[in-house]
Amino acid sequence: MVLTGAELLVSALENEGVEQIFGIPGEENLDVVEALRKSSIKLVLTRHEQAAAFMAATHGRLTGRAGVCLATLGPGALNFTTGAAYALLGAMPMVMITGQKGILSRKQARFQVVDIVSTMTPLTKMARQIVSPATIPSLVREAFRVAQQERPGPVHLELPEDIAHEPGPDMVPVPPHPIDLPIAPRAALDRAAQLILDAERPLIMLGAAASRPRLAEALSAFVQRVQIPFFNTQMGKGAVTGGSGLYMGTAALSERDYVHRAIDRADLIISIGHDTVEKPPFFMGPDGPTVLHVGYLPATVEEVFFPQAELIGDVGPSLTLLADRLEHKLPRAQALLGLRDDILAHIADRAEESRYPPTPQRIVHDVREAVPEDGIVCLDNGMYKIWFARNYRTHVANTLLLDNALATMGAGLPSAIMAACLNPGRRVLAVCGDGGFMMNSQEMETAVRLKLNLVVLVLQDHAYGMIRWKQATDGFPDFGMTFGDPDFVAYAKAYGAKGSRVETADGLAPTLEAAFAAGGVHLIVTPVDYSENKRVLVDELRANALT
Ligand SMILES: Cc1ncc(C[n+]2csc(CCOP(=O)(O)OP(=O)(O)O)c2C)c(N)n1
Ligand SMILES: [Mg+2]
Repeated sequence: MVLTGAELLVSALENEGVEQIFGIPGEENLDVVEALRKSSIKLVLTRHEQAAAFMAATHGRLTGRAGVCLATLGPGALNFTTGAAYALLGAMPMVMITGQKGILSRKQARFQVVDIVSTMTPLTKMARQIVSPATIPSLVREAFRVAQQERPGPVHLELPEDIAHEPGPDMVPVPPHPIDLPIAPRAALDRAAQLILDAERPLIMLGAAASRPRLAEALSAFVQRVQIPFFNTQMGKGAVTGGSGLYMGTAALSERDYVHRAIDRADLIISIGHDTVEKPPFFMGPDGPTVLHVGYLPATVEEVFFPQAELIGDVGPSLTLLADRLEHKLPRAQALLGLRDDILAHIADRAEESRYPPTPQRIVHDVREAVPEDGIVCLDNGMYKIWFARNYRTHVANTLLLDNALATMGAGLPSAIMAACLNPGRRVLAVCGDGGFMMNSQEMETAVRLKLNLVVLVLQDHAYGMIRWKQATDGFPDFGMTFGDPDFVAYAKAYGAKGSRVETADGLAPTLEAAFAAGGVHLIVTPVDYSENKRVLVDELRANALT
């Protein structure tokens, strides 16, 4: 049977197990759309390509299998760039497919033609133009291999319309097969074990790569077996399951927070999967603790992060072998655990205060009450991210999705849509500022059309609050950061979603509960009292640093 380039592409995608593709086609993709129509793959339209890329990246983040997005040439493809950077910095496997004018003849001269492969090259692990149908099966397999292998990230394939239309040779896709990564060698395991056995006050740090979906079990087992207390970076949240009693906090700030009391006293930090794309969880310096980096790949060396020892290899099995060398042999494992209650008590301060508008601490508290342990909260970027990272307790891997890498606004709603698509039985909540929500709020239509169960919580301060806070903290006058908002309840209803406003201090918890219980797409808007930003994150922590 003769297949066109487009059909070869789609059968190669089916061969990779792709079930859905997100995006907005253009006329250059029409052969691909027709091939999709005849395939097992669902085409999920979005209302902006940026959202499609955020969704595909989140698919990769949550499953380890690359999410796929589709756009046309020029303007459509350019709208993928922020999503590409989000997946590149966030280490999320994704394959982006874009169209292009024909390359064998130029019937439309340069109309809409932008050099997208060059644009994508610094934003991806690999960017290629497909120049003949015969190359498609191997190129697609290679794209998925590159996207999914450590360190995961985005790949771009450009399919020109004439190559999509051209009949190709009779070819079958290249079958994928499981790959086992090398495990850390014995000598390295012995050395790492010795460092930990010798430590007086060890502490584990879980970084972004600790949240890889396939690692959750082995990582939790390691922590439980060695009984060393741990903290996490923002993107390492949730990597240890269960109430281990060893959680010391999240390093949402780089210094001076309560969790730094433990970090500053540690003599060894076993840093598992830290990726320096994240805002530093602490600053290494000449007098600080020794850092042992455990990772799939060697640590990148930075001014603020330069581990003195490394254990490199498939992290899960390597940790199992490391635990074999340590279990029951660490009398000082819990040297720092005594600091835990005090740290967590400070973090929980005022979490139940009845004040209107509610404080960020109260909002985090009420969200935690309404979302079960396996529920997924997806944050956009704004001031509340620091509060959620710091105060929201997680018990299951990948249940607080935030972006501490590109830290782009606009990804909260699309990432929650993806989480809801993948987990129809779990409660999913997007938390957005009134600024970030409006950057991709058009995807409310996508969520309604997909009949998702999804709650969107919009925190309203009529401002780009995080920048306003920084402006004030840096001593600048309050200027240029405020805006008007639409009536969010009416806005939600205009999409066919439900909408509610929180009007009282104790109103958020029951509103969340009712929204989840009712199902469907529901937007809840609440004002937020951001005076806490200065009171806690500046004044209190400054005073804390002096004591
Ligand atoms: C796409 C993008 N533009 C600008 C920024 C810089 N930025 C970070 S947070 C923020 C304000 C966010 O405002 P909002 O969503 O209302 O949240 P708030 O801080 O007010 O709670 C801005 C402008 C960014 N991170 N991403
Ligand atoms: Mg705001």
